[in-house]
Amino acid sequence: MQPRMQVVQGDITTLAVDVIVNAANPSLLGGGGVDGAIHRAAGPALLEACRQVRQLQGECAPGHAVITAAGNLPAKAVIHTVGPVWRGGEENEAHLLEDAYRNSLQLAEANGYTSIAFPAISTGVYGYPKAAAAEIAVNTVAAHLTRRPQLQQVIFVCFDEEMTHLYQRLLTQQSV
Ligand code: AR6
Repeated sequence: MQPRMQVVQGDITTLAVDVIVNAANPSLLGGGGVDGAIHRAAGPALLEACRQVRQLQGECAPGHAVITAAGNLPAKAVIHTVGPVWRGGEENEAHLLEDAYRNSLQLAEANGYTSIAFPAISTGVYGYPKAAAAEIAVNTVAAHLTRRPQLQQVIFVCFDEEMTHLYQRLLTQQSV
């Protein structure tokens, strides 16, 4: 049987999974990094969808997540979550990062989806140490999957080789 958690090195915008997760900022109106790449690939329909969410519920706080359609992307939907900005580790960053993963998984399930791809949330512009963030990502997703059967495939998408190796090492220690 295929493991439910996998690691892939590459560009998250190319994946034909049900949902890709965006490492957004509270404005939900785009930015650099993976957020910029997703908006570029999805086209203006994604920004418009984000604007509508903004109008309905305002900014998205760190640890929270919202869902939109995916514009021109091969994915069916985009979940925009906001990770914590790294401020040295004493500002609840770990819990907020766990929340970002957990709330994204729950939102995907609530919308009936079975496959989801995550970038390494907060490890770019937001400065979260990579190894610590990867451990939180894998442990939070693994704990969720052991309790819930719906999601069949969770892909961790890494942009560089260092991150890919970190995730590969962590995934060999997991049995989900
Ligand atoms: N596919 C997969 N991973 C990517 C891609 C891609 N196309 N591009 C970058 N990464 P970041 P953050 C990796 O900075 O730290 C934005 O401006 C990247 O190598 O995108 O959560 C938002 O608007 C890194 O490992 O997100 C926010 O203001 C990871 O994605 C802020 O950045 C996350 O890096 C969020 O910062």
